[in-house]
Amino acid sequence: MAKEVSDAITMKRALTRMTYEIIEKNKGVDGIVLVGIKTRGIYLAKRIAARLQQLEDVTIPVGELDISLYRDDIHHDPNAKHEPVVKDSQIGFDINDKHVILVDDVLFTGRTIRAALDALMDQGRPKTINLAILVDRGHRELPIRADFVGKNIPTALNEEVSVYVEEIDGKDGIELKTI
Ligand code: 3GP
Ligand code: 5GP
Ligand code: MG
Repeated sequence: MAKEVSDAITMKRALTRMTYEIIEKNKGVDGIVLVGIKTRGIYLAKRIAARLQQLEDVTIPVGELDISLYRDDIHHDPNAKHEPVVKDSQIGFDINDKHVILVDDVLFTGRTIRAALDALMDQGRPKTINLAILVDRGHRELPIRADFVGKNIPTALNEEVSVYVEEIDGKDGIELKTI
């Protein structure tokens, strides 16, 4: 049974608040670039960029990182814990000396973000990197935290957060379900 945690309006408000927080923390939008983590992180990054455009009348570049779980198919062990690796990076702009805001839908162990940080550092030397996350579900395994959080949802390990975005799912919203 899935339980609705945020409806479309609440989710939109959270993204708007995060956008204001980004402007406030950065004291404006100078040097800000967004990098979304596939798949839903990219759409959330585009939403934040659109709000920045509305509020500050600037066009903010949005890059993409595709991070998936590394599988060693030769020594396949069903209990193996897979490590996230960067499959594809389409940043498409120079991140040197920029204020990079990484955007993802759900923050869980923190391993995806660690892989994303590695990939960013390979491409240059940003002035700062901040992390914007729609849902922090806890259970961190690394010393990683988000700077901008849409909603903190304490979860059990047998629960899963579903993030719906209009562009893919035809609706916005956040649900929590037991798997
Ligand atoms: P997304 O690419 O739209 O963010 O992580 C890959 C996809 O699997 C994600 O979609 C995410 O929504 C979905 N997913 C759901 N539950 C989990 C989970 O517990 N762990 C991981 N790694 N992904 C999950
Ligand atoms: P982490 O690497 O922090 O463990 O997990 C983060 C990535 O896994 C995010 O990109 C996110 O999409 C996905 N993820 C982990 N847990 C969940 C979850 O409960 N729901 C959703 N939608 N995605 C999750
Ligand atoms: Mg994700």
